[in-house]
Amino acid sequence: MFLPRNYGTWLLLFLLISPTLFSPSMSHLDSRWAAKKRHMREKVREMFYHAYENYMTHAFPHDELKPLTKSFTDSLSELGNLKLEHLPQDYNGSALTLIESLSSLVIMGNNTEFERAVIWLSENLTFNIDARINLFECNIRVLGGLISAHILATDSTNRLVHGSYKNQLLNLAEDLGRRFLPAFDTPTGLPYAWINLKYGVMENETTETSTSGCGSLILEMGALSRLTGDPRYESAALRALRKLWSMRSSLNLLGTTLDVITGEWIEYSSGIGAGVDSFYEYLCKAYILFGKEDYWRMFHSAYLAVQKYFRHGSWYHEADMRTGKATYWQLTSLQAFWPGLQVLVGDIGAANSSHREFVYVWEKFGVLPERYLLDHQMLHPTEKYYPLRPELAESTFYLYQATKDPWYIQVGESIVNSLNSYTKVEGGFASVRDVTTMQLEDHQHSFFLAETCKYLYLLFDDSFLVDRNYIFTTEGHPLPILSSWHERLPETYIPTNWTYAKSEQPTRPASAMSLQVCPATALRSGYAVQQIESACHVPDSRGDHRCFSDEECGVDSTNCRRRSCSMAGYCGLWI
Ligand code: DMJ
Repeated sequence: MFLPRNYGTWLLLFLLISPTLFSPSMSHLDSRWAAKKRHMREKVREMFYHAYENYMTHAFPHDELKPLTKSFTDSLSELGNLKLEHLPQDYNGSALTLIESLSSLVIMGNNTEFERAVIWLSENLTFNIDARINLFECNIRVLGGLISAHILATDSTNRLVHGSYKNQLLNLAEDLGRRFLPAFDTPTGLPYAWINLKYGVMENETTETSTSGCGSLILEMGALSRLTGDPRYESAALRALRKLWSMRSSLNLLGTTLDVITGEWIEYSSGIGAGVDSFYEYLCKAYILFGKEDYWRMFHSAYLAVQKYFRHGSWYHEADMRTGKATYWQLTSLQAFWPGLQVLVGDIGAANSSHREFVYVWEKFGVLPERYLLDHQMLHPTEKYYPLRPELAESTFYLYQATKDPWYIQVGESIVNSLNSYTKVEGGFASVRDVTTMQLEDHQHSFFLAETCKYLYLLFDDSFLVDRNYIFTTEGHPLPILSSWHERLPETYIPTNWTYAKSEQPTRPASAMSLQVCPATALRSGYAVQQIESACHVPDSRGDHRCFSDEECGVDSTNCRRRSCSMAGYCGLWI
């Protein structure tokens, strides 16, 4: 056997083989991650079915499950603390959780159950009921759930037994959309927050609504118009959105609550959380879905104002729309969607650092408390609850899509583990009433199935998205980006997980924000010659981060520093 005698040769040999000695081979590493993701995906699938089957057994066809008492609540009519007095005695609910589960069933590949649910809804669901519902909630959960399921039922994958589906979900959606229209009949075009499904706006109805209540209807109502050919839904939602935008301050900030009759602000302080969150989300997503330049213009100004007046380091506080002065220094659980939105616009660096703060708070408590006082580093005394919200899982999914950084898989794993250890009960998953004691509350919100489980599942297995391009509504219902609905796209789908567009010609890395385009819509000819990049993230040339030279390493999304190739042949932030 040949054994080198001098140290020089030993050293040379050592350097040659060290990458393989000290680091598992590419295929070994890859298969370890793949196995971990498969394992986590199955854990999420189990969670989903535990929640779904308990709902079907103990609550269906009522709206939501009470997992501790294994009973039900007709929450669609209670959302926003509505008393049940408007519901008829024999009201059986609107099967809200079933509607909310439809797209998740498809994403998890359960076409049989999807079909069963579609048939049941087609035969039983009715909106001709004397029930006062919240327009925003009913729009994102019911209208969005039905429209998305209709599209999934009729797309080219033919999920339903041939001939069994005759647009029943679309007909139901149209019926519901028609019942929404009287809400917009105000001097300002801003819709009432509440409407009776049978009788329209009630006498003495409150005229107060929120920014998200009248500014986050455009995806569902726009899609309904495109599908039915009836322009009234999209026009009503767009008119409301434009009116709302016209009420912005000179700093491009909006308040949180307003009066739909006078068009005056009631609450001038706002942030990116409760009452406002999905307004920003829908401006950006409406641009992605419909390609109207107007949406981008509004979103861009609004986004810059948020970053300027609400952001403090990686945190976001609230500010007065008139002065831009900070009002409340609070982190709210709903704000955790923001990093996900930042990924969509390509601001990955900012998304990453803000996401880390939410992860920090999640780890501190085991789940995300509803409100956390940043100025006192303590919980808000009355908002210590965690109602199984999806926002952190959602952002984690988006960040993993953009970066493929395995750290996000670990974050997802920790979310799954917490949900299983603190909130899983025999009858489903229960909300947390107090994050300091982990005392539970008897409510499994429908968004746990529509969003929380869905985003976790997609984090570990995004095969549903491969070669397709969907935008998710604020309730997690997928809508496809279709050239026929879009003002700018050529006649093709755009692959989903592109954060930049590649071209044969030499490319110039640029921030998607600076170019004012969403990375997902960067296919437009003018931009295709450039490399449309996120704020700073540039992936390493190889998925397993192996390299021979610095040129094969990208830019780190955490701090925007260039990565380099180590002696052992890995890209990283080596000093
Ligand atoms: C969901 O109903 C939607 O995501 C909505 O936009 C606000 N948040 C809840 C879940 O937390």
